[in-house]
Amino acid sequence: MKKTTTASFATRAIHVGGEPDPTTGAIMPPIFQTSTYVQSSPGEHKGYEYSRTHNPTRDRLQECLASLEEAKHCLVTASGLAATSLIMHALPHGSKILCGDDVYGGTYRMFSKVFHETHEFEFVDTTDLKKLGERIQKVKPALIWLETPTNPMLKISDIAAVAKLAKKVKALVVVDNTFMSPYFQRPLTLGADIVIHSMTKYINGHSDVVGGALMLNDDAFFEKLKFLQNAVGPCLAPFDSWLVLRGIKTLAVRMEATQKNAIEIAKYLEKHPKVQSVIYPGLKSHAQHAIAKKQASGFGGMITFFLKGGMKESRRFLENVRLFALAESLGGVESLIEHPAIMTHASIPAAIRQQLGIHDNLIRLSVGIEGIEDLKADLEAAFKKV
Ligand code: P1T
Repeated sequence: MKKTTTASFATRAIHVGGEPDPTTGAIMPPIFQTSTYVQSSPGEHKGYEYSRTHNPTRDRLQECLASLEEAKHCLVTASGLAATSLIMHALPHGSKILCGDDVYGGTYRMFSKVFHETHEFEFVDTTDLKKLGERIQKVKPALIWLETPTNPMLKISDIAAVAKLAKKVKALVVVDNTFMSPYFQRPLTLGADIVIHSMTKYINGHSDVVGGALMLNDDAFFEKLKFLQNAVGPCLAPFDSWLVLRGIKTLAVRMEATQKNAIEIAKYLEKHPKVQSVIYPGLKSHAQHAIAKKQASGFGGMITFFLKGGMKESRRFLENVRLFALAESLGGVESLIEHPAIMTHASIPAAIRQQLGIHDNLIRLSVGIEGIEDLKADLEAAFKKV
Protein backbone atom coordinates (compact mmCIF):
# COMPACT_ATOMS: atom_id res chain seq x y z
CA MET A 1 0.00 0.00 0.00
CA LYS A 2 1.40 3.43 -0.98
CA LYS A 3 2.26 5.81 1.88
CA THR A 4 -0.03 8.44 0.32
CA THR A 5 -3.11 6.20 0.60
CA THR A 6 -6.22 7.70 2.17
CA ALA A 7 -6.91 4.49 4.12
CA SER A 8 -7.51 4.80 7.87
CA PHE A 9 -4.68 5.01 10.41
CA ALA A 10 -5.19 1.44 11.61
CA THR A 11 -5.08 0.11 8.03
CA ARG A 12 -1.96 2.11 7.15
CA ALA A 13 -0.20 0.91 10.30
CA ILE A 14 -0.63 -2.66 9.07
CA HIS A 15 -0.26 -2.33 5.31
CA VAL A 16 2.02 0.59 4.36
CA GLY A 17 5.49 -0.95 4.10
CA GLY A 18 3.89 -4.28 5.00
CA GLU A 19 3.33 -5.60 1.49
CA PRO A 20 4.05 -9.31 0.96
CA ASP A 21 7.53 -10.19 -0.30
CA PRO A 22 7.33 -9.93 -4.13
CA THR A 23 9.74 -12.82 -4.76
CA THR A 24 8.14 -15.48 -2.52
CA GLY A 25 4.72 -14.15 -1.51
CA ALA A 26 5.69 -14.38 2.17
CA ILE A 27 3.06 -12.27 3.96
CA MET A 28 5.63 -10.99 6.43
CA PRO A 29 8.48 -9.01 4.88
CA PRO A 30 11.91 -10.64 5.13
CA ILE A 31 14.61 -9.17 7.36
CA PHE A 32 17.40 -8.04 5.07
CA GLN A 33 20.05 -8.92 7.62
CA THR A 34 22.92 -7.78 5.45
CA SER A 35 25.65 -5.18 5.73
CA THR A 36 26.45 -4.93 2.02
CA TYR A 37 25.09 -5.60 -1.50
CA VAL A 38 26.79 -7.21 -4.50
CA GLN A 39 27.44 -4.99 -7.52
CA SER A 40 27.54 -6.27 -11.13
CA SER A 41 30.19 -3.72 -12.10
CA PRO A 42 31.72 -0.95 -9.94
CA GLY A 43 28.91 1.50 -9.18
CA GLU A 44 26.24 -0.69 -10.82
CA HIS A 45 23.79 -2.00 -8.25
CA LYS A 46 20.09 -2.31 -7.46
CA GLY A 47 19.89 0.89 -5.40
CA TYR A 48 21.58 -0.56 -2.31
CA GLU A 49 25.31 -0.35 -1.59
CA TYR A 50 25.85 -0.52 2.16
CA SER A 51 23.39 -0.87 5.07
CA ARG A 52 24.51 2.22 6.95
CA THR A 53 23.15 4.14 3.95
CA HIS A 54 20.13 2.03 2.91
CA ASN A 55 18.44 -1.18 3.90
CA PRO A 56 15.19 -2.56 2.42
CA THR A 57 13.73 -3.50 5.84
CA ARG A 58 14.48 -0.02 7.15
CA ASP A 59 12.93 1.51 4.01
CA ARG A 60 9.67 -0.33 4.69
CA LEU A 61 9.51 1.04 8.24
CA GLN A 62 10.28 4.57 7.07
CA GLU A 63 7.48 4.37 4.51
CA CYS A 64 4.99 3.25 7.15
CA LEU A 65 6.02 5.94 9.65
CA ALA A 66 5.91 8.73 7.06
CA SER A 67 2.37 7.69 6.26
CA LEU A 68 1.30 7.61 9.92
CA GLU A 69 2.74 11.07 10.71
CA GLU A 70 1.37 12.40 7.37
CA ALA A 71 4.92 13.35 6.37
CA LYS A 72 6.70 13.28 3.04
CA HIS A 73 9.90 11.89 4.54
CA CYS A 74 11.03 9.72 7.45
CA LEU A 75 14.41 8.55 8.72
CA VAL A 76 14.69 5.94 11.44
CA THR A 77 17.67 6.13 13.75
CA ALA A 78 19.56 4.04 16.30
CA SER A 79 17.72 5.69 19.23
CA GLY A 80 15.44 8.61 19.97
CA LEU A 81 18.47 10.61 21.06
CA ALA A 82 20.19 9.76 17.76
CA ALA A 83 17.30 11.47 15.94
CA THR A 84 17.73 14.52 18.19
CA SER A 85 21.49 14.57 17.60
CA LEU A 86 21.06 14.51 13.81
CA ILE A 87 18.93 17.66 14.00
CA MET A 88 21.57 19.32 16.19
CA HIS A 89 24.31 18.33 13.72
CA ALA A 90 22.25 19.85 10.90
CA LEU A 91 22.23 23.32 12.50
CA PRO A 92 25.10 25.73 11.83
CA HIS A 93 27.44 26.52 14.74
CA GLY A 94 26.19 29.47 16.73
CA SER A 95 22.53 28.53 16.22
CA LYS A 96 20.17 29.65 18.95
CA ILE A 97 17.64 27.16 20.26
CA LEU A 98 14.68 27.76 22.53
CA CYS A 99 13.80 24.52 24.25
CA GLY A 100 10.89 23.68 26.52
CA ASP A 101 11.95 23.76 30.17
CA ASP A 102 10.62 20.29 30.96
CA VAL A 103 12.08 17.66 28.61
CA TYR A 104 13.39 14.10 28.90
CA GLY A 105 16.57 14.14 31.04
CA GLY A 106 18.66 12.74 28.19
CA THR A 107 17.55 15.51 25.82
CA TYR A 108 18.45 18.12 28.44
CA ARG A 109 21.83 16.42 28.96
CA MET A 110 22.57 16.37 25.21
CA PHE A 111 21.74 20.06 24.84
CA SER A 112 23.48 21.27 28.01
CA LYS A 113 26.52 18.93 28.03
CA VAL A 114 27.21 18.05 24.37
CA PHE A 115 25.91 20.63 21.89
CA HIS A 116 26.26 23.64 24.24
CA GLU A 117 29.77 24.14 22.84
CA THR A 118 28.48 24.82 19.34
CA HIS A 119 24.88 26.03 19.85
CA GLU A 120 23.20 28.37 22.34
CA PHE A 121 20.30 26.92 24.33
CA GLU A 122 17.71 28.68 26.42
CA PHE A 123 15.11 26.68 28.34
CA VAL A 124 11.70 28.32 28.52
CA ASP A 125 8.19 27.42 29.59
CA THR A 126 6.63 26.87 26.15
CA THR A 127 3.14 26.65 27.67
CA ASP A 128 3.34 30.39 28.43
CA LEU A 129 2.76 31.85 24.95
CA LYS A 130 3.20 35.46 26.02
CA LYS A 131 6.61 34.82 27.53
CA LEU A 132 7.61 32.51 24.70
CA GLY A 133 6.58 35.14 22.12
CA GLU A 134 8.78 37.70 23.85
CA ARG A 135 11.77 35.34 23.95
CA ILE A 136 11.27 34.43 20.26
CA GLN A 137 11.33 38.11 19.27
CA LYS A 138 14.37 38.82 21.47
CA VAL A 139 16.47 35.70 20.76
CA LYS A 140 15.43 35.12 17.12
CA PRO A 141 16.10 31.39 17.45
CA ALA A 142 16.89 29.07 14.55
CA LEU A 143 14.82 26.37 16.19
CA ILE A 144 12.19 25.82 18.87
CA TRP A 145 12.18 22.42 20.57
CA LEU A 146 8.88 21.28 22.01
CA GLU A 147 8.09 18.15 23.90
CA THR A 148 4.32 17.93 24.26
CA PRO A 149 3.19 16.41 26.54
CA THR A 150 6.44 16.91 28.42
CA ASN A 151 8.37 14.25 30.28
CA PRO A 152 7.68 13.94 33.19
CA MET A 153 5.35 16.83 34.10
CA LEU A 154 2.96 16.28 31.16
CA LYS A 155 2.77 19.97 30.30
CA ILE A 156 1.06 20.66 26.97
CA SER A 157 2.17 23.34 24.53
CA ASP A 158 -0.16 24.70 21.86
CA ILE A 159 1.66 23.47 18.73
CA ALA A 160 -0.25 25.60 16.20
CA ALA A 161 0.18 28.77 18.29
CA VAL A 162 3.93 28.15 18.78
CA ALA A 163 4.35 27.44 15.05
CA LYS A 164 2.66 30.78 14.28
CA LEU A 165 5.03 32.66 16.61
CA ALA A 166 8.02 30.78 15.16
CA LYS A 167 7.12 31.66 11.56
CA LYS A 168 7.50 35.37 12.35
CA VAL A 169 11.25 34.85 12.81
CA LYS A 170 11.55 31.88 10.41
CA ALA A 171 12.42 29.49 13.24
CA LEU A 172 11.93 25.77 12.73
CA VAL A 173 9.61 23.99 15.16
CA VAL A 174 10.51 20.48 16.24
CA VAL A 175 8.00 18.44 18.23
CA ASP A 176 9.03 15.39 20.21
CA ASN A 177 5.80 13.41 19.78
CA THR A 178 6.92 10.34 21.74
CA PHE A 179 4.20 10.45 24.42
CA MET A 180 1.25 10.82 22.02
CA SER A 181 2.47 8.70 19.08
CA PRO A 182 1.12 9.62 15.64
CA TYR A 183 -2.10 7.84 16.58
CA PHE A 184 -3.19 10.66 18.91
CA GLN A 185 -1.25 13.67 17.60
CA ARG A 186 0.26 14.69 14.24
CA PRO A 187 2.26 17.90 14.77
CA LEU A 188 3.14 18.43 11.08
CA THR A 189 -0.55 18.97 10.35
CA LEU A 190 -0.56 21.66 13.08
CA GLY A 191 2.31 23.65 11.57
CA ALA A 192 5.42 21.99 13.05
CA ASP A 193 8.37 21.45 10.71
CA ILE A 194 9.88 18.26 12.13
CA VAL A 195 8.56 15.49 14.37
CA ILE A 196 10.84 13.22 16.33
CA HIS A 197 10.09 10.04 18.25
CA SER A 198 11.73 7.68 20.60
CA MET A 199 10.43 4.57 18.81
CA THR A 200 11.61 2.68 21.86
CA LYS A 201 8.25 3.68 23.35
CA TYR A 202 4.72 3.48 21.89
CA ILE A 203 5.67 3.08 18.23
CA ASN A 204 7.41 -0.23 18.87
CA GLY A 205 5.37 -0.88 21.98
CA HIS A 206 7.01 -4.08 23.22
CA SER A 207 10.08 -2.86 25.14
CA ASP A 208 12.46 -4.89 22.97
CA VAL A 209 14.00 -2.22 20.70
CA VAL A 210 15.83 1.07 21.19
CA GLY A 211 15.16 3.25 18.16
CA GLY A 212 14.21 6.70 16.98
CA ALA A 213 12.57 8.42 14.05
CA LEU A 214 12.24 11.83 12.49
CA MET A 215 9.61 12.93 10.00
CA LEU A 216 9.38 16.09 7.91
CA ASN A 217 8.13 17.51 4.62
CA ASP A 218 11.05 19.71 3.53
CA ASP A 219 13.06 17.99 0.76
CA ALA A 220 16.32 19.89 1.26
CA PHE A 221 16.41 19.47 5.07
CA PHE A 222 15.58 15.79 4.68
CA GLU A 223 18.51 15.35 2.26
CA LYS A 224 20.77 17.07 4.80
CA LEU A 225 19.61 14.77 7.61
CA LYS A 226 19.97 11.69 5.42
CA PHE A 227 23.49 12.77 4.46
CA LEU A 228 24.30 13.27 8.16
CA GLN A 229 22.89 9.89 9.15
CA ASN A 230 25.19 8.23 6.64
CA ALA A 231 28.14 10.46 7.48
CA VAL A 232 27.81 10.26 11.28
CA GLY A 233 26.43 6.72 11.46
CA PRO A 234 23.44 6.32 13.82
CA CYS A 235 21.30 4.02 11.65
CA LEU A 236 18.75 1.46 12.84
CA ALA A 237 19.69 -2.23 12.43
CA PRO A 238 17.63 -4.39 10.02
CA PHE A 239 16.35 -6.71 12.77
CA ASP A 240 15.29 -3.78 14.97
CA SER A 241 13.57 -2.21 11.95
CA TRP A 242 11.68 -5.46 11.43
CA LEU A 243 10.66 -5.68 15.08
CA VAL A 244 9.26 -2.14 14.96
CA LEU A 245 7.40 -2.94 11.72
CA ARG A 246 5.85 -5.84 13.62
CA GLY A 247 5.04 -3.80 16.72
CA ILE A 248 3.58 -0.85 14.83
CA LYS A 249 0.81 -2.97 13.30
CA THR A 250 -1.08 -2.80 16.62
CA LEU A 251 -0.33 0.86 17.42
CA ALA A 252 -3.98 1.93 17.05
CA VAL A 253 -5.40 -0.76 19.33
CA ARG A 254 -2.57 -0.41 21.85
CA MET A 255 -3.05 3.36 22.14
CA GLU A 256 -6.80 2.95 22.67
CA ALA A 257 -6.25 0.25 25.29
CA THR A 258 -3.52 2.13 27.19
CA GLN A 259 -5.66 5.28 27.24
CA LYS A 260 -8.71 3.41 28.52
CA ASN A 261 -6.68 2.03 31.42
CA ALA A 262 -4.94 5.35 32.06
CA ILE A 263 -8.23 7.26 32.40
CA GLU A 264 -9.45 4.72 34.99
CA ILE A 265 -6.20 4.86 36.93
CA ALA A 266 -6.02 8.66 36.85
CA LYS A 267 -9.54 8.84 38.32
CA TYR A 268 -8.68 6.19 40.92
CA LEU A 269 -5.54 8.10 41.97
CA GLU A 270 -7.39 11.43 42.10
CA LYS A 271 -9.66 10.03 44.82
CA HIS A 272 -6.96 8.17 46.73
CA PRO A 273 -6.29 9.44 50.29
CA LYS A 274 -2.52 8.79 49.96
CA VAL A 275 -2.21 10.86 46.77
CA GLN A 276 -1.55 14.59 46.91
CA SER A 277 -2.36 15.38 43.25
CA VAL A 278 -2.51 13.75 39.81
CA ILE A 279 -1.33 15.07 36.45
CA TYR A 280 -3.01 13.51 33.41
CA PRO A 281 -3.96 15.55 30.31
CA GLY A 282 -7.35 13.83 30.16
CA LEU A 283 -8.41 15.13 33.59
CA LYS A 284 -10.38 18.39 33.69
CA SER A 285 -8.01 19.49 36.47
CA HIS A 286 -5.03 19.45 34.05
CA ALA A 287 -3.83 23.02 33.39
CA GLN A 288 -3.83 22.57 29.60
CA HIS A 289 -6.71 20.09 29.28
CA ALA A 290 -8.47 22.30 26.69
CA ILE A 291 -5.35 22.51 24.48
CA ALA A 292 -4.84 18.75 24.73
CA LYS A 293 -8.43 18.25 23.57
CA LYS A 294 -8.03 20.71 20.72
CA GLN A 295 -4.79 19.43 19.19
CA ALA A 296 -4.82 15.71 19.91
CA SER A 297 -7.43 13.00 19.52
CA GLY A 298 -6.51 11.40 22.85
CA PHE A 299 -4.62 11.85 26.09
CA GLY A 300 -2.29 8.86 26.09
CA GLY A 301 -1.16 6.44 28.75
CA MET A 302 1.28 8.47 30.88
CA ILE A 303 0.33 9.64 34.37
CA THR A 304 2.41 11.56 36.88
CA PHE A 305 1.34 11.94 40.48
CA PHE A 306 2.53 13.29 43.80
CA LEU A 307 2.34 10.89 46.68
CA LYS A 308 1.66 12.34 50.15
CA GLY A 309 5.07 12.31 51.84
CA GLY A 310 8.65 12.36 50.57
CA MET A 311 11.48 10.07 49.54
CA LYS A 312 10.76 7.47 52.25
CA GLU A 313 7.13 7.05 51.18
CA SER A 314 8.08 7.00 47.47
CA ARG A 315 10.62 4.23 48.06
CA ARG A 316 8.13 2.18 50.10
CA PHE A 317 5.54 2.54 47.37
CA LEU A 318 7.93 1.74 44.50
CA GLU A 319 9.41 -1.28 46.31
CA ASN A 320 5.97 -2.77 46.84
CA VAL A 321 4.38 -2.75 43.40
CA ARG A 322 4.46 -6.16 41.74
CA LEU A 323 2.68 -5.90 38.38
CA PHE A 324 3.95 -2.38 37.61
CA ALA A 325 7.65 -2.95 36.89
CA LEU A 326 10.05 -0.45 38.45
CA ALA A 327 11.97 0.54 35.34
CA GLU A 328 12.92 3.45 33.11
CA SER A 329 11.21 3.80 29.72
CA LEU A 330 7.53 3.76 28.80
CA GLY A 331 5.05 2.95 26.07
CA GLY A 332 5.20 -0.85 26.19
CA VAL A 333 2.23 -3.19 26.60
CA GLU A 334 3.38 -3.84 30.18
CA SER A 335 2.91 -1.22 32.89
CA LEU A 336 6.01 0.53 34.21
CA ILE A 337 6.56 2.81 37.16
CA GLU A 338 9.51 5.01 38.02
CA HIS A 339 10.90 7.80 40.16
CA PRO A 340 11.92 10.67 37.79
CA ALA A 341 14.18 12.48 40.30
CA ILE A 342 16.38 9.38 40.81
CA MET A 343 15.91 7.65 37.49
CA THR A 344 14.97 9.30 34.15
CA HIS A 345 15.67 12.90 35.13
CA ALA A 346 18.72 12.48 37.37
CA SER A 347 20.83 14.33 34.77
CA ILE A 348 18.83 17.52 35.38
CA PRO A 349 20.44 19.65 38.14
CA ALA A 350 18.57 19.36 41.46
CA ALA A 351 17.74 23.09 41.59
CA ILE A 352 16.08 22.96 38.17
CA ARG A 353 14.22 19.78 39.10
CA GLN A 354 12.82 21.62 42.13
CA GLN A 355 11.70 24.55 39.95
CA LEU A 356 9.92 22.17 37.57
CA GLY A 357 8.23 20.23 40.36
CA ILE A 358 10.24 17.02 39.97
CA HIS A 359 10.19 16.43 43.73
CA ASP A 360 11.01 13.32 45.75
CA ASN A 361 7.30 12.41 46.00
CA LEU A 362 6.76 12.49 42.21
CA ILE A 363 5.98 9.13 40.62
CA ARG A 364 5.54 8.43 36.90
CA LEU A 365 3.37 5.65 35.48
CA SER A 366 3.40 4.22 31.99
CA VAL A 367 0.06 2.44 31.99
CA GLY A 368 0.09 -0.78 29.99
CA ILE A 369 -2.74 -2.80 28.55
CA GLU A 370 -3.14 -5.43 31.28
CA GLY A 371 -6.50 -5.99 32.99
CA ILE A 372 -7.52 -2.78 34.75
CA GLU A 373 -8.62 -4.51 37.97
CA ASP A 374 -5.18 -6.15 38.31
CA LEU A 375 -3.44 -2.80 37.83
CA LYS A 376 -5.60 -1.06 40.42
CA ALA A 377 -5.17 -3.93 42.89
CA ASP A 378 -1.39 -3.73 42.47
CA LEU A 379 -1.33 0.01 43.21
CA GLU A 380 -3.73 -0.43 46.14
CA ALA A 381 -1.53 -3.13 47.71
CA ALA A 382 1.53 -0.87 47.41
CA PHE A 383 -0.37 2.12 48.89
CA LYS A 384 -1.24 -0.05 51.91
CA LYS A 385 2.49 -0.53 52.60
CA VAL A 386 3.15 3.21 52.68
O1 P1T B 1 15.86 6.37 24.78
P1 P1T B 1 15.80 6.91 23.39
O2 P1T B 1 15.15 6.00 22.41
O3 P1T B 1 17.12 7.44 22.91
O4 P1T B 1 14.81 8.17 23.43
C1 P1T B 1 15.06 9.33 24.13
C2 P1T B 1 13.79 10.03 24.48
C3 P1T B 1 13.38 11.09 23.69
N1 P1T B 1 12.22 11.75 23.95
C4 P1T B 1 11.42 11.40 24.97
C5 P1T B 1 10.17 12.17 25.21
C6 P1T B 1 11.76 10.32 25.79
O5 P1T B 1 10.94 10.00 26.78
C7 P1T B 1 12.99 9.63 25.56
C8 P1T B 1 13.43 8.50 26.42
N2 P1T B 1 12.78 8.43 27.65
C9 P1T B 1 12.98 7.49 28.61
C10 P1T B 1 13.88 6.50 28.52
C11 P1T B 1 12.14 7.63 29.82
O6 P1T B 1 12.01 6.68 30.62
O7 P1T B 1 11.57 8.70 30.00
